[in-house]
Amino acid sequence: MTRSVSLPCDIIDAEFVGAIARPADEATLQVTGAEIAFAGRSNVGKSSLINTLASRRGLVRVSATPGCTRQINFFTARARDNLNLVLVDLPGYGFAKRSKSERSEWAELIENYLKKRSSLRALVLLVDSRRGLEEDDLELLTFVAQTRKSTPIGVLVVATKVDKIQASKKASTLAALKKASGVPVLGFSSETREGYEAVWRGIRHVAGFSAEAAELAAKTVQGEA
Ligand SMILES: Nc1nc2c(ncn2[C@@H]2O[C@H](COP(=O)(O)OP(=O)(O)OP(=O)(O)O)[C@@H](O)[C@H]2O)c(=O)[nH]1
Ligand SMILES: [Mg+2]
Repeated sequence: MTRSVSLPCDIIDAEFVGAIARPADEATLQVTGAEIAFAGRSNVGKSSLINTLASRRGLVRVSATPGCTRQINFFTARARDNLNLVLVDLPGYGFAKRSKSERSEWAELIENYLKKRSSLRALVLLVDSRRGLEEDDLELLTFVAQTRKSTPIGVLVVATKVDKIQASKKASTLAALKKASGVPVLGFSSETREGYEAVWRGIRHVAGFSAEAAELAAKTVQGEA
């Protein structure tokens, strides 16, 4: 799918700014801006989605071997309309070949980040459209809902690899995911770029950056809403 038009959400400048491998590293991280975190099972397509959203093929390392991303990686991204975001690539979970201690280190790193990070505005949970929502995914959604009660963040589910499912099954797959997760769901493929604009709009919306959200916020301040 090729795009000929420029969109306000297109990223015109993106770069890697740092990584953390353990919670204590957060103190040394020099990054400011609203953060959008990408989470999901190993191999679901998190790093590929970030590359596609940033329109940079090699910004983030992608691998056919699960467990490729092992630390939390931070990327600054400036959109054509000047919105500055920080895209955060989280290591994948559910990778059976990891040792028990590695898995508990992962849980500590990710949970600490999702629970405490004050600059986090939204979580994008990636789910393979062929597998649906699994136990680990539901646990993550529940964890975020419970731990961010006083500092809520937007949540969006992205069903990845939709190029691998039959077109006739797409609508029912997305509807089932929406029902199971209780949050908005969008289909996406980094192979065909299907969903590129919708996912950017969805992210901006749940993070409170969409034009509609900005308008509503302005009206609320003026007491019109
Ligand atoms: N067909 C298809 N393959 C995809 C898509 N997105 C990612 N892949 C492939 O899936 C594999 C894993 O992609 P990654 O982006 O590295 O996945 P990840 O979620 O970052 O994986 P970890 O870092 O291990 O957690 C790679 O071989 C990608 O080329 C997609 O939309 N369609
Ligand atoms: Mg990755």
